[in-house]
Amino acid sequence: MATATEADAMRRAIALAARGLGSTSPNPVVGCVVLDPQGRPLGEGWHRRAGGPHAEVEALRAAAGAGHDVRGGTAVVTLEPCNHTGRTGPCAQALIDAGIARVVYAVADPNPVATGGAATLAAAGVDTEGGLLADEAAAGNAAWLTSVLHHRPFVAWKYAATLDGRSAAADGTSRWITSAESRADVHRLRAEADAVVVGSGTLHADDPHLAVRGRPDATQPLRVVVDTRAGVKPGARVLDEAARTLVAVAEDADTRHLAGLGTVEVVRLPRAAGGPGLDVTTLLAALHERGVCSVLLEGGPTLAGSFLAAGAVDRVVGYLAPALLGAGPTALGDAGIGTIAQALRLDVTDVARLGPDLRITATPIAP
Ligand code: AOF
Ligand code: ZN
Repeated sequence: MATATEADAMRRAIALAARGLGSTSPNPVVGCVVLDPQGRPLGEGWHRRAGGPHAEVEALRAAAGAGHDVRGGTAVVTLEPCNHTGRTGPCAQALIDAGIARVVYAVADPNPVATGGAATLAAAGVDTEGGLLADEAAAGNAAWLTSVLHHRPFVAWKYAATLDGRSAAADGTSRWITSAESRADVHRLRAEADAVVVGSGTLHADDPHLAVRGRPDATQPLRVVVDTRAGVKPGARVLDEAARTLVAVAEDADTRHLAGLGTVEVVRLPRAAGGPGLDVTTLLAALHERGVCSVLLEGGPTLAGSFLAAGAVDRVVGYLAPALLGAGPTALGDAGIGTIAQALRLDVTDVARLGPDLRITATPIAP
């Protein structure tokens, strides 16, 4: 049984892991805390970027750097230590070599290449325990786990609306419904995502840039435009060189005007059966093929409706401004729901205040 001190250390490790969001993809976020036999912290670390040292090695190095002897200590880590030599050596062996006596981890590693670390540790006589705060740690690693287990990206749908659910006024004006604090938070979500997706309606109404601003260290997400008829103009801001852009079009779309734009790739997809636009599942498969583990779906209402109808939304993040419009487009279009019994029910996982606004984060309840 894990101790209360180990549970506290795991909470700390989960918080450390989250610092890697946005820079470790396609690898997981991982945090690690090394404790002495009395439960005092000796060193901590997290995985900072794909290809860099794993969290366990960072924590061992931090402990050594502070002059601590970790022999007989406990490593508390959010993911089962790896067992493979990939871009770095196996962490299970590094922990054994360091003389760690006990390893407590949260989530078993489902990656077939890396799995087996717990067995290696146990075989070397290290007391090994898995499953501590597994749900919390898995939630923090949702993008990577979805990609490894389901071979598709994790999708978060973000919208901004008034308290009565309108995302623009009746005349189409929408700047700025939410506060500067909320808009800065959206840039954090963009920076944490591998791809940002919008539909052609948003593209033509807003001419969005979709790049991350105000975060100099951020990795720019892939900008994805779902543009069935390839109506995007060559001068659109989303096609500039600030980041790469993928334009998803129908198989018969004319894309000659997009040729020769160096940072733009065109992908041809089948149309959705019985709905507007392109097939969402095929779009997500195309993104998975390009190494995208997490998608921030930014609108508009038609595309969000298609994603929800396809069962392809894993998290909803709503920014609600304390304002009323009474008319104008709603945040969500038709999602194929005709009667109250079909309503998509959500579990609220977080409520936060951002300036004057509310941010509500929720997860669909499996039917
Ligand atoms: C990480 N960071 O802190 C831990 C990982 O690409 P590689 O060779 O670095 O190996 C990545 C795999 O290693 C990853 O998919 C996961 O299964 C395991 N553990 N990976 O990137 C870490 N602990
Ligand atoms: Zn490792």
